[in-house]
Amino acid sequence: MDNKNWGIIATWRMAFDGITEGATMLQDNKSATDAVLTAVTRVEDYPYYKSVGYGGLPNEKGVVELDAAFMDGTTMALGAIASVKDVANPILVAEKLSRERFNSFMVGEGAEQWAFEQGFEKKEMLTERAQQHYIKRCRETLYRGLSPYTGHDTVGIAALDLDGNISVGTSTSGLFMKRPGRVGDSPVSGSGYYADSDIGAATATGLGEDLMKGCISYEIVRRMGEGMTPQQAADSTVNDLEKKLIARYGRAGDLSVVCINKDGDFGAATNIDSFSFSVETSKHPATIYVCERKGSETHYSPATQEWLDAYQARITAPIE
Ligand code: SD4
Repeated sequence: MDNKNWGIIATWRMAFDGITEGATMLQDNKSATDAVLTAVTRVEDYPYYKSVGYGGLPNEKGVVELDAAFMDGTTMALGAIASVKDVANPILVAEKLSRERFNSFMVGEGAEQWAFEQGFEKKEMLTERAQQHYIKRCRETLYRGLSPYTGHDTVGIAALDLDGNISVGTSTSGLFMKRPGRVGDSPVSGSGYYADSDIGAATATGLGEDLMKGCISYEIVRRMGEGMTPQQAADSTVNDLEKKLIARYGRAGDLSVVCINKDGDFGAATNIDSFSFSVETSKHPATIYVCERKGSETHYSPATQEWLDAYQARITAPIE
């Protein structure tokens, strides 16, 4: 395959530094897989991003349990781990699993044991700051009999390289205050992510329990394959799933997605007000976008300096 375009797109502002590094790699003719792994690893390693990797928020018992997945859209190989503790970079383990013929989706102790046997780094992933967030959330919700489940920030990153390969990866500590053993969409094929180099890739963030009901990432890729632009596929899939959820439950959880096609065109859609995403392609400069939903369409504009400053202040603010 020969392709003159490249691109990389990610859920949330937090992935921006990683995707610009990934973009440099793609321009240098590095693979989509390497770009995705580098970009996701950057987010996992940064302690102030509190729902991915090191510094990720714990479950209701105060333990950090991580989920991650990787898919190569050219071979359709995929690997995933779920509910693992003390693994420094879950995305790297998921990628290695994608190269296994059998046992490519592993959970819990078995996954941890395998990862450490393979030489992946072991690390205590609970930071003092994440623990403070946990204590605060217990005080504000659990101890008062309220639901603790709000907020989400999973990183999902998809990339297209100059050879036309598309890869996608996800990494998350999942729903804050989840029950031990709970797993969301992020490591589940077709829900948290999907890639097919003949078409494109998509990845999701939000309430896993609802995202999984629509196999949302697969559905976006399928719609792009039927001729929709990435933006049409993203918007229509989020809208259709939200409608179905509302018809059945009277409400829908947070549903946010990004996608890219094999030409390097991208799309993003959300049903919340605070979704941001990061993108750079051969046709589009590195940008952090903030989304706004207008009717059934997601509109986005570059993050202002004020927005960026407020973001940085928020993620580093003392926890009271
Ligand atoms: C999950 N989709 O585990 C993830 C949550 C998320 O930041 O996006 N968290 O349900």
